Amino acid sequence: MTMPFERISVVGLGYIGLPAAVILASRGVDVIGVDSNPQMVAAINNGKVHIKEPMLDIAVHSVVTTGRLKAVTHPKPAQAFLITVPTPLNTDRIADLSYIRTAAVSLAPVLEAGNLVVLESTSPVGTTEQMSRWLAEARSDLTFPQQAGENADILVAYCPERVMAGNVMHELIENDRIIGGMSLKSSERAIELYKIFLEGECLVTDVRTAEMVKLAENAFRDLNLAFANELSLICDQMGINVWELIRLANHHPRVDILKPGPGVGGHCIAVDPWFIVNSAPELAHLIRKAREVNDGKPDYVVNRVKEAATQFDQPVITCLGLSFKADVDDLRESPAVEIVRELARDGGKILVVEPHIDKLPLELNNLAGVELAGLNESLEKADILVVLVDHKVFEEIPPEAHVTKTVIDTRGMLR
Ligand code: SAJ
Repeated sequence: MTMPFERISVVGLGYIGLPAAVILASRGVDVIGVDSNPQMVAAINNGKVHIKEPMLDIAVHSVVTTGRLKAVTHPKPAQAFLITVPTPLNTDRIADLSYIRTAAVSLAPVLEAGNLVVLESTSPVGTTEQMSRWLAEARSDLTFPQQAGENADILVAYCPERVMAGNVMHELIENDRIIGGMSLKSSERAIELYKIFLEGECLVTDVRTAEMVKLAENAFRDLNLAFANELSLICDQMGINVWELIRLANHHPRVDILKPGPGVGGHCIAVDPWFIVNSAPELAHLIRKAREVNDGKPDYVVNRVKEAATQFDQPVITCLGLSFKADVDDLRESPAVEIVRELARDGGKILVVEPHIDKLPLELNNLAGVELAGLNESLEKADILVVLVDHKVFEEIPPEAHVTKTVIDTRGMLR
């Protein structure tokens, strides 16, 4: 079978780019992975992985060994470029597009007529067109869809990633993909690319709708999480067990309430709704409010722990979990980190149990009284037990290990 692409370049080898590079390489494409971090590039070329994701390490090792995946620090020519770089929020909660701009500027010199450039990074509406303008500024000898439509030399599309950390290697293949080409030809070529590995459907739309679909998906989840989190505050005040309430309500065939938690973390759901709010500040009332409700939850948890701490002289506070969600090592935008950092301000002893890391992140590492510790020891020493992440290992905690403690269980997991 002839491949529609012999060589594809993936720019940005993080949580999204590396798995995508690996899947393409495993299907027989020569993949050039580009990342500006030389240590990461060297590690990948040695078959090593900097991200904890089930099956990813084996897959990287395999495609590096067969020579299908090579990592480099500067782009090389390829038939297609997938851009998978971060789009974080800056301090004014505006999307920082500098990584996309840097990627565009760095790959522009190696672009050749007929190439496809696909942006996968979650981005505000209009970013793909902006990226295409940056490419055009760098390469006035080539034409782009905004200039030449269907006759453009370079094809440009937006195709948002939709995978869930912890299940990336399956979801990458199985989830349907939204394809938003800047021209029909761009969409058709992008479909050819994704069909190399995709079992899900390719759903074609225009570029701006594709960008908005991605933002709407994450804002939808954020709103549902805000509903659950707000219910948890209301139930606490009314003396109702929110977990019991949700369990019962979810027996209704059309009700599916999510689980409350200590807040909403990660680099996606806690970030992307702001892209919509910034595009339509006068209209995005619910979306903004959901962000505020979810962002307010860590403070609420901190206050509950502080209130509990007043019953003790010098309490040992054990915090279970630090990652932004269960069974991952990812600490980005984690409400648990924020809660531990705030609790540490009061100067007490805090034992942090996080089985997925072997040292505390920088922002907690230098805080007096905060220590990464083992589960059993921390349970034993705890006066106050705060459950922040519903890691599977914590399900094994027997009732006798916590019944005598003051427990603040933000995930409703201890029996
Ligand atoms: N959470 C709860 N209660 C729940 C479910 C989640 O408190 O019932 C919390 C988690 O602990 C975490 C946060 O919400 O702090 C977000 O976790 P998540 O599992 O909902 O989502 P992410 O951030 O891992 O991945 C999301 C996914 N988007 C949607 O489900 C709409 C994923 O498909 C996207 O690809 C990803 O964002 C992304 O990269 O945009």
